[in-house]
This record gives sequence, C-alpha cells and structure tokens, in this order.
Amino acid sequence: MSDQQAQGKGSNQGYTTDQGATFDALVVGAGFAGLYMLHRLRAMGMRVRVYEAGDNVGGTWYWNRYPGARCDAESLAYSYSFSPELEQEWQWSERYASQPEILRYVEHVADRFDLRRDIRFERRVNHAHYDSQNQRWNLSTEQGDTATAPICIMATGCLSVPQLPDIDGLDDFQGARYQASHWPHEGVDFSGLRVGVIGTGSSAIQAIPEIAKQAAQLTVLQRTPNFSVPAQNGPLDPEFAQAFKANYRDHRRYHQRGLSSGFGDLEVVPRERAPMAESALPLSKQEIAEICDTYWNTGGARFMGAIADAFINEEANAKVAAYVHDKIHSIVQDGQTAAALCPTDHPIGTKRICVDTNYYATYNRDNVRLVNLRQTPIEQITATGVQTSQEHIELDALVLATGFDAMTGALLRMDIQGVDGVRLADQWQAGPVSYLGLMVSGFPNLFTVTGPGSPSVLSNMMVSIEQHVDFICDCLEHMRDGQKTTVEPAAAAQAQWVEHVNEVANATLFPKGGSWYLGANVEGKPQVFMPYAAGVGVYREVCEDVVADDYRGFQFG
Ligand code: N01
Repeated sequence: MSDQQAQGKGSNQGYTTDQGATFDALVVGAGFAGLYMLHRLRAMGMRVRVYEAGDNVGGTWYWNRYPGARCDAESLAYSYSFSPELEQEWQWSERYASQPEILRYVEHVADRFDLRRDIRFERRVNHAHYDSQNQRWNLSTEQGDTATAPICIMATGCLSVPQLPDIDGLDDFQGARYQASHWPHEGVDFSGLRVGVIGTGSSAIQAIPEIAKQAAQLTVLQRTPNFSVPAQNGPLDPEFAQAFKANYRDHRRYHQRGLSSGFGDLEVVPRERAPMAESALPLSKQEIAEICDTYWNTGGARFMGAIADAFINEEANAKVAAYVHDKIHSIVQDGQTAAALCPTDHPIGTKRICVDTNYYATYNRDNVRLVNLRQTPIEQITATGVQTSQEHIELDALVLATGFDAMTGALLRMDIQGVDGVRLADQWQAGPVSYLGLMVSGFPNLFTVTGPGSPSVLSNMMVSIEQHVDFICDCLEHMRDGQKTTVEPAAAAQAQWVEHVNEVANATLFPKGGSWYLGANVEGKPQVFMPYAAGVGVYREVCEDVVADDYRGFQFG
C-alpha cells in the first residue's frame, strides 16, 4: 500500500495548482475511464493531466460507499482487459465484487501502472473552452488550476451527479442525513436507530437489507417500486476463476461481441445449459416459469436475456413481469406489502433491472416497514422525521437514495464551449446530440467516453469504456500519422446518428420506462432516450466500419 493510500488520499501532496500549464491532452475524471485513458495516452508518448474531483481514484466506486454497494456485473467480466498480467494476478473474492473490493482494484491499477503522478485530486473542472485560433482546449478548475492542451477527454461518468429530492423541509431535518452516492468514508453505524430510506432504485435496494440488519426500525419510503432479481452472490471458487482466466481472451471477446449488454455473465451456468425462448407469446405461465426459474436461481441481470422479445413486445414483457410479481408474492409474507412492491407502471427491464441480495425477504423482518408514497405521499420533512399525508414518522437518520442526473449531468455542470463560444448546454437544450456518443459537432478534439448516443449504461461499463478509449487513441494515432490537428463529426453524420439512436430505441419498449435513461427523473430535463440500444456488439461493428471507411462522418483539419 502506498503512503497516499494509507492516508486515504490520491497523490496531491507537494503539488501546487497548475497555472497555464500545457499538455498534449487533458482528461477529466479518474474513474475506470480516466485511468485507462491516461495509461493509453501516456503509452503514446503524450503528456497528460487528469483532474479528479475526489481525493482518490475510483470514480463511481469512490463515491458510492453505501452499505451493500456491489457491482451488478460479475467481477471476472467487470475488470480491465487491457493487461493480461493484471487479469491474471488480481484475485476477485466474490462473484459480484463489493464496492470496497472494486475500489482496492482501481487503487491497485493506479499504483501498478504508476498513474497517480499525472492526476491532480480534489480538482473540479468548471470551464472547458475551445480556442479556435490556437486549436486548444483551455480548462480551469474550481480550485484555481488552468491548463491547456489540443485534446480534451471527458471521462466524467454516466451517473456522477446526484439528484436530491425536492421535498419541503429537507434541510430542516435535525437527525443524521446521508446520501447513498456521497457516503461517509468511515461508514455509518445505524445500531439502535430509527432510519428512513427515500428511494427504491438499485442503490436503495442494495442498501436496505444491510441497514435493516443494524437499525432498530427501518422505514422504506417508496414512491415507485422497481423490479429486482437476486444476485445469488457468493465466494468465487478459485478453481473456477483459474479455469476462466485460462480462457480470458475468449471470454473477453464474447463479452465484447456475444451479448448485447457486454455483461457476458454466462460464466456460472454454461451457455449451453441456459434455456432461452425467442418469444414469450406462445408459452404458458408454467413454461415461462421454467425458463425464468433457471435465471432467477442462478442470479443476475442476465434474467432479462431469458426471453428474447421481452424488450420489444409488451405482451411478452408482461408475462415476464408477472413471473417476478409471483416471485415477490411468494417471498414477502404480508400481502399488502408484496402488492406495493410489485411494479406495474413500467415494462420490466425498461428501467435498469436491480440485482439484490435478500431485498424482498427483508420486508419479512419485524423491524422493517414499507410506506407506499403513492397512497400516502410525503408532505414535508420535519426536524424529527417525515410527515406523510397519513402520519408523522419519527426518525433518527434519513438516507437519500434518489438517483442521478444521468449521462448529461456531469458534462452540462461544466461550462463547455466549442467553436465561436457555442455552449454545449445550448447545443443540448433539446437533449444530447453526438456522433457515436464520442464527439459533438462544433467541439473539435473533445471526446466523451461512454457519452450519450453510445451503449454506455445499457452495457457492462468496462467493455464500453475500453472500447471508447481504444477508439479515441486509434483516432489520435490516425491524426498523428496524417499530420492532422483537429477532428470533429460532420453535422450531417451526427444528425443521422441521432436519428438512428432514436429509431433503435423506438423499436424497443425502453421509451415506455419513464426512467433516468430518458432523463425522466429530473424535472425540466428534455426526455430523450440517451443510450444506444442496439447492443455493444452491433455498436463495435459500426465503429469498426466507420474506421475502415476512413473515419466516415468525421472531419479532420
Ligand atoms: O437511483 P434511481 P439509484 N420522493 O434513479 C426515488 C446504477 N447503480 O441510485 O421512481 C420519493 O434508480 C425514485 O422514485 P421514482 C444503476 O444503473 C448500479 O438507485 O422517481 N422518492 C427512485 O425510487 C441504477 O439504475 C448499481 O418514483 C424519490 C429512487 O429515488 C442507477 O445507478 C448500484 C424522490 C432513485 O432511483 C441509479 O440507481 C446502484 C422523491 N422526491 C446504482 N425522488 C449496481 O451496480 C427520487 N425518488 C448494482
């Protein structure tokens, strides 16, 4: 462990703020994307500066430390593939890695590849302006750094701007208030406390069973129920992991291309033993249950891959949803609570399916109560608890797990200006537009890793991050070889891509989800389906085809 890690810090010690420093590339964010970007750019001989708001590496896994935080992609697939040595030497302990283990992994990567020296921590970039005359991006941070480089890469994450609820009196609460996405590093002991949780998305669904084990009383304040499937997490069998690693290249190829999500989590049950149906329509309830049981019992988000037309046909989707409703009723003893936990307002899978450990069973505990806010809405938060239309709930601690301003939030929170001072916020007023989710017309040499318009949040993020970073580096090498200094998408290519992304989304049930994929959770945000829903395999082929066709749609200057 390095000194910095021992202090729980990155490596700012001894560094002053940058004042007009010049680099070959600037990267914003030191999560999985920013770190790999730095590693690759450095290998190309570039001088790079990374700015990171946190005091250490890790991005989403640095911030989201709530109890029970765990990845919903399997650890052997949710890891870097760029270094075979790293792949072999790192030992995952569980099928789905916990947040502390993933953070240890990211820190290990930062140290192993000596990445920290080019990162400045506790630096939040607030401006990124393009100087057309000098063909440079000028960045500044809230902490007073200024730096310039011809290339700027946004590795700011898709879920990095928390969304706090607009509830009257939120600041009046006198008890302890916690935010899932900004959890205290030292952890929280809820023993003996009356705890309230607002939100029932992935974060809350992971945290609730853990908080329930400690709290004297846990009240879950649910506005909209979500579908959740069991992770069936457990220790990773070392022999299984070793055998898997012996074929890592094949598995990686499969993750990258074989499945639309890039999750590739067919490790635990061999692919040939995983039943699938093309359509739910001709199947009886019993037949659906037989197929779904295999996925439910082996666990994980791959549940949504069991029946192929569940994402495109409402009737088929309803049959899969009914299976999960039955499961909820079979687990949760109180019928009224079970009914309230059954989502009925969106097709299953159109909001990101949650992956849990004992979520539904937690409602059988004596110290856990579900309050259905659809029936008894919150009127206000008071000094001592939550006032609903029916009762005052006394609380010692309040946990907010109310989601994120997804995909565009982190980019639009900065003042990004392209050619002629055009603001990205203005360009994206009606929703994000981009070419391949990688670049925006009018913003030369500005790249967005896993930006809107790419598979990003619908995929295993590691697969999508590595693909984008590799694409960007290949593009920069292409520019270097051709002695080009700028690249940006042609407006027509961008418009076509945006149309295609919408067409693909509209052929699915996704737009019916009312989800953060659409921006529906943020008041006033334009509702546009942001990720590219055709899958990572198709998307990779599109990108390869674009490159093979001399970077079709990109303009080099
Ligand atoms: O956020 P969410 P999340 N009053 O937006 C509720 C990833 N992730 O942080 O639907 C009452 O899903 C809101 O209710 P409603 C994953 O991609 C991954 O949980 O607006 N409630 C909803 O229940 C995930 O999809 C992992 O009615 C209010 C909740 O807050 C994404 O992050 C783990 C409210 C927000 O749910 C986001 O998940 C965790 C209000 N005023 C997260 N405002 C894994 O890898 C909001 N809510 C496993």
